[in-house]
Amino acid sequence: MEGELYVRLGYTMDALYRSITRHLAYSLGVVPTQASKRDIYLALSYSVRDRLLEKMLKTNQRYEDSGAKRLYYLSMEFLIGRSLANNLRAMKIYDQVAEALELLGTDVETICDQERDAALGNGGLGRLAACFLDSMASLDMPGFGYGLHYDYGLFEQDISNGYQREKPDSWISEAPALQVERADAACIVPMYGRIEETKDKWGRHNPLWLGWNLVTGVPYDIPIAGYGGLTVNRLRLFAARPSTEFDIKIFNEGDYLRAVEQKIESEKISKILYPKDSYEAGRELRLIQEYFLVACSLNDIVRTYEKDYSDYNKFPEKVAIQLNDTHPALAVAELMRILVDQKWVPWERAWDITNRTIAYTNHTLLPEALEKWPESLLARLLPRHLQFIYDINQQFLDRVVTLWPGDVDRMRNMSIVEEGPPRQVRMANLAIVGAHSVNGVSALHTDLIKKSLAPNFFEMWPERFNNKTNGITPRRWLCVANPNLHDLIEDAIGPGFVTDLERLRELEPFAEDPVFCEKFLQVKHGNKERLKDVIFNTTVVEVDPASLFDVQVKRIHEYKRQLMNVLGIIWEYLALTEDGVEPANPKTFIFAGKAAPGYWAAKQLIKLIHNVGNTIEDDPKARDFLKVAFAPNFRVTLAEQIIPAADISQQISTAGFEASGTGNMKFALNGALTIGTMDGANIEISQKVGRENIYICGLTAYEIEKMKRAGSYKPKAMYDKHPMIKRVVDSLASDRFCPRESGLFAWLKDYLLADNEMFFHLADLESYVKTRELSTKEYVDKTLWAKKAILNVARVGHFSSDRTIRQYADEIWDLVPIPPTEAEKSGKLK
Ligand code: GFP
Repeated sequence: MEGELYVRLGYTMDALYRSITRHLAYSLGVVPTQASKRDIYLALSYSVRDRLLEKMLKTNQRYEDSGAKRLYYLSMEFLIGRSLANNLRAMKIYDQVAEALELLGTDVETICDQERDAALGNGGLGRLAACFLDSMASLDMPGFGYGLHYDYGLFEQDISNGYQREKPDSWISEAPALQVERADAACIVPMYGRIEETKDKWGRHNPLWLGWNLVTGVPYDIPIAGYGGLTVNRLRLFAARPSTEFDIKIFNEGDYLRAVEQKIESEKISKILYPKDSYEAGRELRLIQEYFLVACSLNDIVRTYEKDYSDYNKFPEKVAIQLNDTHPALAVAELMRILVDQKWVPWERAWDITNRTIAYTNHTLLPEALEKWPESLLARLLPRHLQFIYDINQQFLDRVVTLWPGDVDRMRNMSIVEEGPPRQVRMANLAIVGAHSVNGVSALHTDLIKKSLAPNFFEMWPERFNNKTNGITPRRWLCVANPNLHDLIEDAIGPGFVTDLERLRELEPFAEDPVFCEKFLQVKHGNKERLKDVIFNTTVVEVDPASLFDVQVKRIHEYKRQLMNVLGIIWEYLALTEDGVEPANPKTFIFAGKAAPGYWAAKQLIKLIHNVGNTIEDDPKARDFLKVAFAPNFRVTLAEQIIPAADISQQISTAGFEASGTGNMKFALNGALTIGTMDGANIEISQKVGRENIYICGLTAYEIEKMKRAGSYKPKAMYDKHPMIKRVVDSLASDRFCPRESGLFAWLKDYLLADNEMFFHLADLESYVKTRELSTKEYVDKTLWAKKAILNVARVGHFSSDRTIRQYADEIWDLVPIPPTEAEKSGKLK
C-alpha cells in the first residue's frame, strides 16, 4: 500500500535517482560520473525542493478551500540551520535517498554534510521561531513565518590564540537550493518623507504622507515540511531591492554614480543580521530593517486577506499576528495606518481590529534588550507612524487617567513615549498596549513580567498576560540529531512518539531494565565518539569519550555565567594539583558559543576558557583528569553534534535572567542530566523530571531580588571568609592562566568582588561546586546514571514545541488545524 503511494508521489528510490541525475544534468550541467559531492548535494536539494513545492501548493489550496484563519509569525530571526536531512526525515524518504545516493557512489550523511547552516538568527529567539514553524506544519496548522532575507547571517567565529575573530557568513550562495523567489508578490515600502496637513472634502483633518523614498520588498519562500510531508507551509523572507533598478530621474540627469549609490543604499537594508548586543552601533539601519519587515509582511497579509474579503471587521477572525519580541512592534502602527489611511476604517474600529489581531511575546527582562527608539529618528523615518503612535498613546493615557486620576508617576511609567532628553518611543509599551495578548516564555518569566517588568499594565489588563512555556521540535532535536537514540526508543515503545512526545512516558519502566540501560549507554558512547572527531578536527584537542562530557553551549553572556563554570573548573584544578583531590571521574568540559563582536567582557571569557584549558593541558598532574575544549563557530549543526553526546548540561544563569532557555530542553531530551539554577524553564524541567534526576544549585530569583534590594550582596566578605573562593579568585588575578600576557585577567578579581556585581557569581559558587562534585560522583555509578538519564528522556515530553504551539493556537490565536484531504493522503492529484 505504502509502496504504491510512494510511486504515485514520486518518492521511490528509482524516481528520486532519476530526479537527482536530471538536476545534475539540467540544473547544474554535470554528468553523474563527474559530479562532486557539492553537485550531488545541490541536485538532491533541488529534487527535494520540487516535491516540497508541489506539496506547498496543495497545502495552500487546502487552506484557501477551508477559509481557515491564518497565523503570521513576525520575527527578525529564523535560525533554521540545515534543512536537507530534516526534510528527508519529514518526508520519510531518508532511506530511499540513501539507496539512490549509493548508486551515485556516495552516502546520504556525506551529502547532507555539504549543506551550510542558514544562520539567520542569534540564538534562542530565532531557534524558537524555527521550532515553531516545524510544529505548525507538523500539526497541519496554517501558520507562516515572515522574516528578512539577510545576505549575511550571524558572523562565523574563528579562534586565533584563544581570541574570537569574526568572519562574514555568506549564506546567500546556499539559498537557491532551498527557496523560490516570488517576484510576483513583491511590494513597495515607503520611508522618510514629510507630512502635509490637509483637510478632506468633509473638512476633516487629513494628514498626507508625501515625498517618501521607495524600496521594493522581494519575497523568497522557503518550504517548511511538516512531519509526514503532506502539509508544507512556507517561511517568507523579504529582500530589499531598489524600487526601480536605477532611479531613472537621477540617471537621466547624468549622475550615474549617485543612481548606483541609491541602489546600494536600498539593498543595504537586508544585507546583514545584527548580532545581539550590537544594535546600538547602527541604530538607524536596524530600525529600518524592523520597519521593512513589518511593512512587507502587513502588505502581504492584507493582500492575502483581500483575495477573499472586503469587509475589515472580519480581519481578526481570519488573521492572527504574533510579534516575536518587540522587534516587529511597529506592526501596531503600520496596521493602524493601513486601516485608517488606506482602507478608510474609522480610528476606533481600526484600533479594535488591530488589538484583536496582534499578540506579543516577550523574551527577556534585560533592560538593555528593551528597545527604545529616539522620537527624532522616528519623526524622520516614519513621520506618519509617529503620529499614530502619539494618537494611540493619547487614547491610552486618557484611560489611565480615568482609572488612576492624578497618579502622574504611573502615567509616566506607562506612557509609550518616554520623556527626554532625548524623548524615546518604548517599543515594549507600544506592543503591550497594541496587543490583546502578552506572553512570557516560562512560568517564572511570566510571573516576573507581571511583577517587575509591567506591573502597572498587569493591574490594568490582568487577562491580557499569559504564559507559554517554550518547547523544541523533537523532529530535529531527536530524529535528526540523535537517530540512534530515536531508533532505540522506537524499538522500546513503538512508533508515533515523535508527534506525541508525552508518549515518552512509556519509557519509564525501561529505566529499570539493565539491557535497555546498557543499550542507552552505548548510544551515548557512540555519540561521544563522533563528537570526539568533530572536536579534534576543529580544535586539535583530543578528548576521551570515557570521560564525563560536561557541556555548556550557548551565546556567551555574563548572565549565562560561563565565568562561574570556569571558576568551578579552576576550583577542581587547584584541588587536584595542590590538594591532591582527584575528581571521581575524568572530566571533559566542552564549551561553544559566540560573543557579540562589540561585547568585550564576553570576548575575554572566550580567551579565559582557552587559557585555562591550555594551563591544564600543560600540567602533567592535571591533564589526565581534566580537559577543556572550546568548539568554534557554534551554530545549529554543531549543537546537533554536541547535545546528543553530553552527559551534563550546564544551565547556570543567574536566577531571574534567563527567560526560559531551550537548550536545557534539548539536552534533557537527549539524556543529559542538568546542573542548573532555579531559572527560566529549568524550574519546570525539574518539576517534570523529578528533583532526584536534576542537580539544582544556587539562589532563587526571589532571593537574588531581595539581596539586590537590601544591598546585602558582599562578595568581598565571601572571598575573605572562604579560603577556596579566595584561592580561585586570586589565581585569576595572578598570571597563572596568562603567563605570556601578564595581567590579562586581573580585571576579573575587581569585577567579581564588586558589591554591584550584577550576576552574583560568588554568591552561587560554593553551592554550584558542591553540586558538580555530587554529579561527578554519581556518574561513576553507571546503572544509577543510566536510570536518571532515561527518566529525563521519558519525562520531558511536555517540552515539545507541539505542545507550546497548541497552547498558542487555543489560547491566543484561535487557530485550528486543517488536515490533509483523503485525496492528498492517497497521493492522487485533485
Ligand atoms: C531568548 C531568551 C531565552 C529564551 C529564548 C526563546 O533567547 O531565555 O529561551 O529567547 O524564548 F533569553 P536569546 O535569543 O536571547 O538567546
